[in-house]
Amino acid sequence: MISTQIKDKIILYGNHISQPSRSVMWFMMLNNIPFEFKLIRLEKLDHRSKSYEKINPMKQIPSLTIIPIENSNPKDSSSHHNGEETIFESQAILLHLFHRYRKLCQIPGHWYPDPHSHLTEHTKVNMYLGYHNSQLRPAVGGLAFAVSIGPNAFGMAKDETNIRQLEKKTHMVLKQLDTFWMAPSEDVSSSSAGGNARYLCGQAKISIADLLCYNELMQLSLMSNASVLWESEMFKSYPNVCKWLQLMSKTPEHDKVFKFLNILKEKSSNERTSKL
Ligand SMILES: N[C@@H](CCC(=O)N[C@@H](CS)C(=O)NCC(=O)O)C(=O)O
Repeated sequence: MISTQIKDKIILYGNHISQPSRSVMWFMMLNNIPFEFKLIRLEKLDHRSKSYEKINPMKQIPSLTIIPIENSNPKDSSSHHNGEETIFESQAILLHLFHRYRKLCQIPGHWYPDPHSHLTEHTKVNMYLGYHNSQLRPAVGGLAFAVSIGPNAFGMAKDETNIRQLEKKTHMVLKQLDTFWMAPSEDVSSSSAGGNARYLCGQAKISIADLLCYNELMQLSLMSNASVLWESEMFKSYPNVCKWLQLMSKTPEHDKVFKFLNILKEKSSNERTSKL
């Protein structure tokens, strides 16, 4: 149920093909934050237009604009109450939404553990966020782009040497996920979730780290003929990752968020078959 408490007008600029855009839209859907979606067509270079550059000078998606309508308090000088605010970088957007609407939308604390009461869990999620941007996304997102999105959506030539290197990096990352970020904790007392640590960073419940990671890995489904990612050849040596993928696939709104990616997967799989 969408929150009727929020009076702000929230606009998400993004695309269903973009992993960080999906993370932001999924978070808002799961937490009943109302938003308007503006499609930015990467293949038509909408993100490089003069009008979009004013929203995000980095010319990337996602971006979020928040326009306070009735809630503004002229006595409050903090920037987000004074007028329109535009944010880019998916992690910054997710954290802004969490902090800004936590009370109004009753967003549960597991999405981003509170540093004052759960400093260890909070730090682990932050560790993943750094790892995500520096290691996981360049490898996994890079591979899906080099093999599928680049050639299929942007007509780019395949660079086999680059693809081999990205495959190696992706397997390294999948191994790290399997043996560290998603490994069941041997010492259950080391995690506040104990034996219930089913999500990333030893959490019993989903956090923003899970959304970001899952969206990135799902990009690899574009390269696979398996109907679900955990049955694909690439994942067969990573049982903990497969277990987590299955768990994440049951998250509410999943099919809505991945509808377009599945259509694209179908299309690229038909193209692969027709070339055989
Ligand atoms: N670190 C950024 C990455 C944003 C990003 O790489 N967006 C891609 C789409 S997934 C994009 O806009 N690409 C177009 C370009 O860089 O020209 C975030 O997390 O928001």
